[in-house]
Amino acid sequence: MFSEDIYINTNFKNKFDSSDISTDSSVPEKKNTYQKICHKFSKVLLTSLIVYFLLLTILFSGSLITLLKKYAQLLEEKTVMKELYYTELECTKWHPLSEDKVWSCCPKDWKPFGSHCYFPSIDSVASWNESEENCSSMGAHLLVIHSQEEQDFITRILDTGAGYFIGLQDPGHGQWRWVDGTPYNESATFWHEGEPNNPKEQCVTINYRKPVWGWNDIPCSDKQQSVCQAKKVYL
Ligand code: MMA
Ligand code: CA
Repeated sequence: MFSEDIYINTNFKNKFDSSDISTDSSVPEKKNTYQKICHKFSKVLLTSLIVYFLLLTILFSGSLITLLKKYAQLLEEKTVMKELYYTELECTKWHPLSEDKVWSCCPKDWKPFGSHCYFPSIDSVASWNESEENCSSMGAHLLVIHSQEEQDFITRILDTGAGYFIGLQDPGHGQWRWVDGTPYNESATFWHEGEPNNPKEQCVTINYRKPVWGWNDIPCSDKQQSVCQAKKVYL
């Protein structure tokens, strides 16, 4: 029975090879080709499905990462907004004739001078890095001094018994740099007599040495008071 079957199959194969098979007698052969096609098709289908799901996974992961990033960004913005929202501003009318941006404002308890606002720390000491971080958490930076007037203004409101970090640092070789990126101008510096005096002292404080206020380089890890500075807000 089995061998007969094979014979018949072979017979048909020879007879109808590569022709349009449409008679009933071609069913076994048709089934065979159909199975092959089916097999091939399912292979292609499976590969396509795998590729499709792989692409879907990549796309999904990509979108998820983007979404998470966006979410983190929004959270950060929200905390900044909250801080800004709860900061009371004190404003003065500074341009009586102009219609727009007539108010110049500083956060409550900050001292206005020129185009900036100043905030000395009150009895709290920290390293230079911590002090700068504290200022930047308030949208400010450590004090940058560019003129005698600014130096005089700030020293009038500081305590003669304390030292205050300012935004001046030496990354090495006495290359003094202001924290806000403005150029260090040798002719507008207020170093104490004999300072800076130590290449291992790479951060700067402003302090009082009778009878003058001036700058002294000290180790950045020393704990000192500090002064924050921010740009005025014009409304
Ligand atoms: C001295 C003087 C400064 C130095 C400090 C370090 C008190 O001043 O030598 O230049 O920075 O000591 O504490
Ligand atoms: Ca020094």
